[in-house]
Amino acid sequence: MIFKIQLKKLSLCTYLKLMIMTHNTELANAQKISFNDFKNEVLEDYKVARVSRECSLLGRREVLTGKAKFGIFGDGKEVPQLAMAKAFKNGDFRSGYYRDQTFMMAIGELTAQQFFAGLYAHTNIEADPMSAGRQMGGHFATHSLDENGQWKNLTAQKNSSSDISPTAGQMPRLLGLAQASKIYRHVAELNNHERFSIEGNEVAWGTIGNASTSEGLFFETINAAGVLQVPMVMSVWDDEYGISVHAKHQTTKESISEILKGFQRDEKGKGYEIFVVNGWDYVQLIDTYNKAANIARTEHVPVLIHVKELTQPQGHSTSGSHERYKSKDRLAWEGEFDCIAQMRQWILDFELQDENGVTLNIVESEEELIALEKAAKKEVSLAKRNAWAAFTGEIKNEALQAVDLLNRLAEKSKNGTFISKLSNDLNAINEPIRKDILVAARKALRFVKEEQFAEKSQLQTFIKNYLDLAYDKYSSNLLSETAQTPMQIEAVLPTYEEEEKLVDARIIMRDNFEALLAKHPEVLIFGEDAGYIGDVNQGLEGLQEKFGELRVSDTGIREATILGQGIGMAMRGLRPIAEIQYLDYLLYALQIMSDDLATLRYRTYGKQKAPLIVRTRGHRLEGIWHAGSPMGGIINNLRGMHVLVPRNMTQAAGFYNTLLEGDDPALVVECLNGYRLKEQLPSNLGEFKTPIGVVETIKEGSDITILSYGSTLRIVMDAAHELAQVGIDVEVVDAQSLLPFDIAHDTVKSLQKTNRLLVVDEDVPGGASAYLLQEVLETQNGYRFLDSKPATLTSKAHRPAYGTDGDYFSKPSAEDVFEKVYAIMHEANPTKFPSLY
Ligand SMILES: Cc1ncc(C[n+]2csc(CCOP(=O)(O)OP(=O)(O)O)c2C)c(N)n1
Ligand SMILES: [Mg+2]
Repeated sequence: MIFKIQLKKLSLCTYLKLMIMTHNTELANAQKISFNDFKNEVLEDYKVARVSRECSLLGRREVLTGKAKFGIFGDGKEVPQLAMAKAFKNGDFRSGYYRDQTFMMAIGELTAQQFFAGLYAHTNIEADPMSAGRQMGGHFATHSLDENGQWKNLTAQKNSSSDISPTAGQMPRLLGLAQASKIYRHVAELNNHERFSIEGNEVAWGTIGNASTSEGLFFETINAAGVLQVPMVMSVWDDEYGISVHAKHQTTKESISEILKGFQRDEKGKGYEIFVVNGWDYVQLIDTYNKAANIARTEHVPVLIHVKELTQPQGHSTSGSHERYKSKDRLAWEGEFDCIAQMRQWILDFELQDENGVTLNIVESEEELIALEKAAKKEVSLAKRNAWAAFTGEIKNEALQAVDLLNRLAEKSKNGTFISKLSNDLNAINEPIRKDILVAARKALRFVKEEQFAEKSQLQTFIKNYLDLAYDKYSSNLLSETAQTPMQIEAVLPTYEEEEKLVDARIIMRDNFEALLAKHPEVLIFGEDAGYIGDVNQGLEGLQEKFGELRVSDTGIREATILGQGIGMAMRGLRPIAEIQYLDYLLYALQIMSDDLATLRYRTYGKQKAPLIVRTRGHRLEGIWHAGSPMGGIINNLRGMHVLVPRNMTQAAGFYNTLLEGDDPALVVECLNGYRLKEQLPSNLGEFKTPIGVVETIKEGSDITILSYGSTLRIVMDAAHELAQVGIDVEVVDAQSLLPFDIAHDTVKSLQKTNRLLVVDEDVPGGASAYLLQEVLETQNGYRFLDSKPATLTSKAHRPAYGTDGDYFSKPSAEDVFEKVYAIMHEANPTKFPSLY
């Protein structure tokens, strides 16, 4: 009713304003569009909203009847997403969460059938373009890469970065997606990168639920975007709840826009533009979103839109029912203020008079809307059936093949009855899954283990092929499988001038970064103290002056969003190097590296990538928070990245040179105590390459192999020289690359010679040393060559105590290494090496 009163008063001018709003800037001359166009656009919007709603309703049914595992849908959030989609342009990026199906449909990147394919986890990327069935439904994405893993033209399409489940996990990356526009607009060398940006005119659009704004990542990102002044439009879909927990437990004053008021830009300083709008108000939403887009796009000012009064018609997800925690009044209000219901009423109430006094309506009667609603329902029902048929059809065919094979096997085998039972059971499953097929096939193989005939080898081949197929479907694309994989990049040795030039090793880093910045205009380096002073160890000294404040920059103290800057910018074609000042503080960023960066390629089936390089430095300082080396935790969390631990700055610089030619994300841990040690300055800066996944023997020996990495190698080398004095000849192997480790299996070759193995690091017991042991003994079959018990020497289980003595009694020392090796040799030859103790 409210609408009618307001809208009756509408002048033609307001109607035109409406048209401008719906058509955005290119139709500024609004008279060019007829009322008919306007009407059709509104009805098209309504149809998208209805289709989306039907998907949510049917989606829930599919879960409750057991056809899908879990459902989390966008019902109740449809109308604001229509408005966001109108303001969203080619080249723009979304970074959002699981409620955004309507937006994805409105920008033309999600059909109803694809929605259901995702719900069923259809492993075909054509069927489920969001993730090829790898992600739970409701996690959206577009394709930035083509079938060869090469960049598509991102400015010719609408882009959505791939969603992750941890609430607010979309925030750090959003910052980088927005910052990329700023870089492209202002870094002159990047003006020929039209595939990624057209003069930095792209907006990054964030969405988040009201409750998830309680997360630290939300506030960290909001602050950083305000500081950086980047084109980011952040929408908060506010339905007053986070699952069952009301806003009063989530947000001070129960209002995110209230508490963020201090961020509002004003005459005193730069900041945000903040809008508050009701989520059921189609007209105001369109107006707000257009204003927001213009501010962000033209001025590069971040905008926050607090979209209030949203609902959850079916509750949070398929796991529960909201009747349990919402009052009757609230539920009644949600019914009335359901955004689609409100939009519907607005359509029915809409009335305008043109200049001749003729009344204009969007629909002649309610019947028109009812017909449209029926059509939407039918369309979704058909889409669902098609998605299910495509999903089950593929597997049914595979099951039929297996049944046929098992039947033929049963005929030949003396255990035919048992095999027939497996076959019949499989055949009886109406809608088999792949697991059913493989369970039957693998069990059948056991029944013919003592028999030999063609059908048995056919079954073996079937199982093998099926597992190969499963690899592609469920395990491929953890790392790059393209021509640019850094694992294929060969070593290029450093070259040296004839006259030896020994320098502080940080000079090698600095000069090599200078060469890289000059060679690759896409390279940017940023972090705490990385800009003006050129990092705490001066590995970037003078480079900000040479390459400008955008390419070599200081950031706030906010590790997670430093990472996010890197992820987002790497997703838009830049080659960021994000610096985390010290390894000990990487833990603040580890969650986002693990959840977002390391999974990106995998969770999009190779359709998105972020070849970000994370630079940090660690090991062997002193104190609980300054000497950690939690490598085991890091490598366990970062599968999907390369983790490199160079022993000196030349090796480290070589890793950066390699990584920038490749298309994978990586973490490089430099040795904190190595910057002032002397190394020879190479002459081919920016060109020499340290290969990834290749160990290096840095001392040859015949009695025992010590495998180690990073700063610990210096202790190992000291011990090795002392051991030589008592007649023990140690071979020292530098792992250098923990992920991946020793692709060519060179370490085992060392064991073949020495027959003994000690792994040394300064992680906790059972940390990265256990990983290395497993690699050498199990993956490389090193156990076969051992004459002594394999051993590890690590730090104590606690964090290292402060001071030199704290270090000595917490971490492995040269004496520890000496004695550990000596003890192993004593056991092997007590006469030659009498016990020390
Ligand atoms: C880090 C993290 N903690 C908890 C969860 C479980 N969880 C999923 S959604 C949700 C509530 C989110 O509420 P809100 O942000 O308001 O979004 P809404 O679902 O209401 O749209 C929670 C707690 C999660 N996914 N991630
Ligand atoms: Mg909520």
